[in-house]
Amino acid sequence: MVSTSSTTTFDNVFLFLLVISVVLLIAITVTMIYFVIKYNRKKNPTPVNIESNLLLEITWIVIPTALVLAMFYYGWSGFKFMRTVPEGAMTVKATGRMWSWQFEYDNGIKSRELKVPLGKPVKLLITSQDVLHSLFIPAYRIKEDAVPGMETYLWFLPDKAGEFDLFCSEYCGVDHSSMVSKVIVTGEDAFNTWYREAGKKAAVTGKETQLKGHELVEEKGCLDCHSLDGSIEIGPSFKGLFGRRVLVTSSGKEREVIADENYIRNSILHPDADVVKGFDDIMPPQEGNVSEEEINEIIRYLKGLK
Ligand SMILES: [Cu+2]
Repeated sequence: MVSTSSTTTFDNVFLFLLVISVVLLIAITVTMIYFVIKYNRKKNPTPVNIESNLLLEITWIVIPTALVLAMFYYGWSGFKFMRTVPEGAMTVKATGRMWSWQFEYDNGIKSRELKVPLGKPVKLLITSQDVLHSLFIPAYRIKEDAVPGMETYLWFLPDKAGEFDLFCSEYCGVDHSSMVSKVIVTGEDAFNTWYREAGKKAAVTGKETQLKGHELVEEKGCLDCHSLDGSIEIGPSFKGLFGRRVLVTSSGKEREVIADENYIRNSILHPDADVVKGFDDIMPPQEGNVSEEEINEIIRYLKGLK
């Protein structure tokens, strides 16, 4: 049972429960069929009172109790293993939002994919920007809820190199099914090179300049719902948006507005104020997620998308 790999640990618990369940299923079904035949009414027209059997009663108390306790023991040790993060684990912040994941590293890197080095334990600090999500990495058998306003965690040991699926496993709205990412496990050297290079870029962006238009709308997750090529997705396309007349519903009343600076600023901070006709009021308010400078940069960027 003692193992450093989450995969082996959880597979062992699963196998143990499965074997017990199958044995019980067969034992109960066989006994049931045997009783149906043996105590058939045609064969036994007169009912008789069956007296107690001490040995049998002790057996069916002792064996199931032992089984249930063994199941508890294995389940508990697996759970404890899952909740005990080894020392020296690399911490990565994971944020779920409608509808993408963002991973943030200690040196400021923000990535849409989870890149980790082979053989080094990783601790994920998980939260959500809007609704309930759940981070699920099937290859490592781990899953944890992402709850807005709260930090949850999980850890795993990337013990095989390669790319693995990362899903949201909590139904979180219309585009839930596209909330898919990857865990990319590479050798320590390759990881360190990426970490250093991408970190340098992140440090520069963080201090001297800010992210430029396209990078910004990508990082903030705008592009998860708004296209740049005019195609209709969850929300209106960004293409040709600036300066256009837009039909919106404001407090239940339909009206026409011009998509100017104020409209865009307001639509980012309070998306429910003017809901564009033909779309649902589902965008979460971005107050606190974008700074004033970032809003200005987004507006500047949208102006160019004619
Ligand atoms: Cu989700």
